[in-house]
Amino acid sequence: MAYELYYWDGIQGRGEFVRLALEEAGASYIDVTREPGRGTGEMMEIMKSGSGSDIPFAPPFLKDGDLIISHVANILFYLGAKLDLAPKHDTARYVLNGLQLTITDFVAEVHDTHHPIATSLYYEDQKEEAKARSGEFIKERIPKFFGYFERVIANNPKGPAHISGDKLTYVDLSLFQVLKGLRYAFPKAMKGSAETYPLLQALHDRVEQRPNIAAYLKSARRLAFNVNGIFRHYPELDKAA
Ligand SMILES: N[C@@H](CCC(=O)N[C@@H](CS)C(=O)NCC(=O)O)C(=O)O
Repeated sequence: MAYELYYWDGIQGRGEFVRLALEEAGASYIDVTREPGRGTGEMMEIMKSGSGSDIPFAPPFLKDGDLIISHVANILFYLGAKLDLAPKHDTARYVLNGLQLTITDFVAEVHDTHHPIATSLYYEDQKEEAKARSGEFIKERIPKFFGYFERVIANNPKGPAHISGDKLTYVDLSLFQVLKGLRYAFPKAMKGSAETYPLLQALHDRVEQRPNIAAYLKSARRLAFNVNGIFRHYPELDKAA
């Protein structure tokens, strides 16, 4: 049975981290809100009137038969084992999950660059705060997170081709997406990042060239970045690091 991915239509958003794993593995899946005859109403219905403790607070969530799994890192923890995008050993799987949860934190901070005060307010209503937040994000947080991931890749005892172990994992795919997203959102701030983080850049390039990922990126299923997603380009928030 095909996996069912539930996420807001029209954006890559957090759903994209899950899509990349499904696409890399060539898994059969339905992107429910984009599916003719289905749509966002079905997603809202599950969030409103689910009957168990598996009611998701927010998308993305994944349905596999009767099982509903929410949160990107949790979904990838589940799919990693099924799609062979994670090591088999528990210890290594928990380490990988820790890395993915660090990406979750990073992505939340990316979101806060354009919505530092409230998710429920328009960007235009928090623009001044967004400028201040983005300035700090560019100065302090991008170097701290990317410096960390660069260090972890360098420390991988199996070599720097992947962030963990000797095979591609879902964390490699997510790092690719974060780099792409930040380059769209903050082109000036990210200038020179390929040289500053060479291992991360090489990992990004390898992911981009994987046949299933390359085919996906060219397909209509890969939506362009836009100013409704997590990674948003507002020129006034972007400045050289
Ligand atoms: N920790 C969750 C965050 C989920 C989340 O914030 N989803 C957003 C869309 S990207 C949402 O719809 N949030 C609604 C809300 O927070 O009220 C994850 O990593 O999946």
